[in-house]
Amino acid sequence: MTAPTRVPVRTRTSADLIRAEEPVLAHNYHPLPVVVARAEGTWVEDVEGRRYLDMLAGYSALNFGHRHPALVEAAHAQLDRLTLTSRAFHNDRLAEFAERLAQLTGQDMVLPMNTGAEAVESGIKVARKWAYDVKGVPADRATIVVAADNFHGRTTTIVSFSTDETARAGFGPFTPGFRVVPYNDLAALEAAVDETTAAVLIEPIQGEAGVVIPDEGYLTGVRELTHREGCLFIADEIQSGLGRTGRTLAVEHEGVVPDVLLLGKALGGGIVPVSAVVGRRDVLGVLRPGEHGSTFGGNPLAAAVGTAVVELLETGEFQRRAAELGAVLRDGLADLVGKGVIGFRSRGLWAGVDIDPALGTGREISQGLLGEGVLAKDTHGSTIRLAPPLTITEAELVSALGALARVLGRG
Ligand code: IF1
Repeated sequence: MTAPTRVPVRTRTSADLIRAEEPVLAHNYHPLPVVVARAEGTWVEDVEGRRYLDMLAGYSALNFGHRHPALVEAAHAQLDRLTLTSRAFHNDRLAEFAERLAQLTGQDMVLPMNTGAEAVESGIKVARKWAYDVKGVPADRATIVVAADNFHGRTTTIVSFSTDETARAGFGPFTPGFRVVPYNDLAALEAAVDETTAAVLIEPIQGEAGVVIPDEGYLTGVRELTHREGCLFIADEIQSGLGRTGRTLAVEHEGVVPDVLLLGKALGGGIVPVSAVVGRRDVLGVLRPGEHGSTFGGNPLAAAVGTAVVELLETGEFQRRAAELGAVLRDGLADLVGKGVIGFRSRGLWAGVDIDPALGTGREISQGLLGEGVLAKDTHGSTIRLAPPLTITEAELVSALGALARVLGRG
């Protein structure tokens, strides 16, 4: 077996690096052919120095742009003090992070984790334990109602209730205890909730499904139904939260307060993985020492960066920018309807754009945008998602829309 020829790392071109990945990196992605080497704010630069406007922002993990100065400063300061203790001991950063995050979200308690999927898994465990200890559901009988076309992560339990065959096939056997109903359908939800139901778990806006925004009143209906039926409303705001839609939380657009919030992505500022389950004291209070945990959950570096993220959100500046520039995004996309765009959904600086399939697939359009110096990504079929950093300027946003118009015009 001959070793692959190694080009010295410092002189590797983008093509060298893409080639070098092939034999050694699992093929669970099909990235666009761009190799990013540095980034700042809304701009990234590839190995050869070509610059791109980032209209994906790490799927909403980079809401504050690449390497926001306040976040990098918080990370550097903490790196020079303390990075990890495990939760066997306290650290001097975690209390403030939990206090500030609970206050920002109007909730009582915080369970710090790392990835979004871990927050979802932890939310499922807490809801089940609440069902047994508080609601009185018989042992091992708790059910959780979820929506079709959901995306909550990639673990075995989470894909157990996915309706996306690509995400499920080949990963069974699956975790029982989940019921799937159509999204945005309160009657179907009511029919699925019964005395065994621990929780309803939904995204306030379905991200991977293509930025699917439910009818006005749906979230209010979920809130009223879960109150009436005595089960928990768990809102997965891992992608929709933390300023993306023009509010701190997407549920605020209907004035709804869930019992449990799942947060992640931008909570780590695009620097370290930080996620959290945030909820009512009588819900998160069901956990006792030794019943749940994580090596890195709540580590001092994550807490320091997370606190700096919360401080940015406490100003309201990013929520205002997303709301104001969201109008520019919406109007710009509306101008493209009939010119290659067949429809779109947008809230704040987040849009799912349905392209005329005759002009190409979402991937082909994303490739075209790459050629125009814009990074974007398809979700399914001919839908692309636009989710720039909330630091984007109006001029940058207008130029990205111009690039899309050019790509569509060439279709
Ligand atoms: C990838 C998209 C996919 C999420 C919601 C939980 C998680 C996610 C609402 C899990 C993660 C990421 C995963 C990432 C691409 C992106 C994504 F929806 F944003 F577009 F995959 F569908 N809840 N979404 O959106 O969080 O464990 O990833 O931290 O490449 O898989 P995670």
